[in-house]
Amino acid sequence: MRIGIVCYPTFGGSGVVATELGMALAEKGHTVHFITYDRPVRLRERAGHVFYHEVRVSDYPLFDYQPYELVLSSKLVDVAIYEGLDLVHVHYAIPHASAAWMAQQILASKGFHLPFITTLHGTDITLVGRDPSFEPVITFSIERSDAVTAVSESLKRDTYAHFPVKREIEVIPNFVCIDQYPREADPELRARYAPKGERLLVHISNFRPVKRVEDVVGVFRRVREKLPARLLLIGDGPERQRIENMCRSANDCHDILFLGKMTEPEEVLRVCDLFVLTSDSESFGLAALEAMACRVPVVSNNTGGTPEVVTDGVGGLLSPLGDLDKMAANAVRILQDAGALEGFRKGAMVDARRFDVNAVLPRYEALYDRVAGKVTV
Ligand code: GMT
Repeated sequence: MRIGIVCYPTFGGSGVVATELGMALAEKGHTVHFITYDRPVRLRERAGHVFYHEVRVSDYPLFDYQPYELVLSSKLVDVAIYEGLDLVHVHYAIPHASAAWMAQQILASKGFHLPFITTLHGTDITLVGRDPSFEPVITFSIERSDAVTAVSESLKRDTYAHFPVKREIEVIPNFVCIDQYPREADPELRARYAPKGERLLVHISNFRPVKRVEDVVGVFRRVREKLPARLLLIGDGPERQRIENMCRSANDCHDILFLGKMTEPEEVLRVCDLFVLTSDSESFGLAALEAMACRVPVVSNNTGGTPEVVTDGVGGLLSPLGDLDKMAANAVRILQDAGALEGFRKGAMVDARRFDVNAVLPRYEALYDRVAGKVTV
């Protein structure tokens, strides 16, 4: 099948999932065309099967705001016709779903049919999308998509709760390619981060307020009172400087390392002992899944889609939002001795395997067949 994928090319989970999906589809013989404003950060070369089309917006001086969505629609029309796309799969509703709808209308006027699938990822529904200035467009494009998926049951519920949509939404969870993760931890890397054999806690995010990175530091400080530990913070974003300043003024920087953005965080994850995720709510929490696929258990909140990904007591331990004492106690329970940690490491792999690419990819392929009209139900 010839599939167009539209996504954000950045470090966010929706772009990562879309990119990994495209590469996994190419691996199975499909031809995949990425259509986005920059090369997706996780995109690896796969000549002959994966193509990248850049959406370039001109900077004409009249535009205070560049009309990216229109250029994206035009590019979709162009790629659909000249590459013979069977369908396009857009990730993150804003503005991709409405751009796909417009492309579909233009193509119809030329005698082409381009079905499109919208995958809802989280903040497009729970945060940004709830802004009244977006609501009518999101509702419309969800209704008009040929199929809609959400990455968790929680996000599906949120969509029905916040938007007046009636159509069916299928839950297809995010996934990881477990075979591509490092099997062994690199002892030299581990020694560099934990020179005195400390326990290593880790957090990855885009450092936006919804992630509550300050809580990660709060949990870490409580854990460090009980056992020797260090904290690795991976990623960057609006809150990073504030958190870094906070650590500097508390003279914490020797134990808290800011590693910045990483395209392949798995090597680092693999040497860690515990992933800490403190967000207000995650529709899924892809970073937690990636950690578990590296045998790293998770402490997190029991909000949003997280309990669907991390089974409480198996891949990690969950507690109410903002209860840092409970989170820290859970962390210590996991880290206190080698036996407990090994038990949770095994549990993390059990949880991660439920989301292996081999389990999830066939569900997307079946959906593509249905939407492209190759299978009737
Ligand atoms: O967290 C964000 O704002 C980024 C957003 C994205 O586009 O990557 O993340 C959302 O999509 C991810 C992939 O499906 C999910 O794993 C994240 O849980 C979700 N973020 C939130 O719900 C806050």
